[in-house]
Amino acid sequence: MAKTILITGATAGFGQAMARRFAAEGWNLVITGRRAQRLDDLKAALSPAKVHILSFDVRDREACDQAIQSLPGEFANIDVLVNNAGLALGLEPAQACNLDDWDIMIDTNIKGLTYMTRAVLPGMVERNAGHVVNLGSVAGNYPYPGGNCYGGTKAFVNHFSKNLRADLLGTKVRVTNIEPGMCETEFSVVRFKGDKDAADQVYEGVQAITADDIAECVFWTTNLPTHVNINSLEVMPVQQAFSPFAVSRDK
Ligand code: NDP
Ligand code: 8X3
Repeated sequence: MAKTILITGATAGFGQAMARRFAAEGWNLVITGRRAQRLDDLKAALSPAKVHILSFDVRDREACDQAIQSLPGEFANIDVLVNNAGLALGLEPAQACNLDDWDIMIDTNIKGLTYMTRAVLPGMVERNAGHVVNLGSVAGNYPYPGGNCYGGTKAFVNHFSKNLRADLLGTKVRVTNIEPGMCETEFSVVRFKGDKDAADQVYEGVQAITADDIAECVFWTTNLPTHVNINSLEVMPVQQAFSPFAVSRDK
């Protein structure tokens, strides 16, 4: 029987690439996002795969619950939930940032992810099968200037994922936190609020990770034998690494 994957944020980037990857392998898909036209176009592009569309905002708790409750029978038993919808907004230092941006990141990357997880988990536990894949980030593991609230939300995703594993011990439900570094998607265009030039500069001269690379990681992680749990998977381009601690010296 075909398995079912629900991907939040399938209108762009990783989510769209994952939809293509899993559809090509014969999975049934539930694709979500706010941009309904893009979901319609993706569904058409994935034909003849079985695809169900749910257009809603993950910040809306009732909408998340309602979306899961509304799933038709053949899509109701979710084998894999990918909590992918998320964003960074701004790169200003904390003391100068826009608090509305912080609210949006917290509401999407933390609260939306928890709403979706809470709505889907009981069914997985009842069936004693399933896999929750969260999109964390290297930003949740290492600080960088301007990462402030975004990094904080991804640190939450990291720790929440591990705590889910603690609660799910004794079941066959798996949890994985995927932690990408620099990947070229619409991420930076969103972060810089539509400034395409600023976004392009982020990737200038770098062979960044692609959305297809991350889709491949998620496909591998979720298709391992069911007794294997990848807790976290940190993925960077070869051209990205670490720098020494920064030190501010008195003159
Ligand atoms: P994109 O901007 O390309 O895609 C983001 C997706 O999230 C879109 O489909 C968007 O859909 C959806 N989304 C955003 N806000 C909401 C919302 N409130 N409700 C529903 N859907 C929402 O970014 P990426 O594909 O790069 O990012 C996907 C995830 O990976 C994010 O969580 C991001 O933080 C993380 N990540 C990205 C990295 C990168 O460098 N690209 C690196 C590490 C992690 P729509 O606007 O239609 O609602
Ligand atoms: C996205 C990667 O380094 O831009 O999560 O924060 S980074």
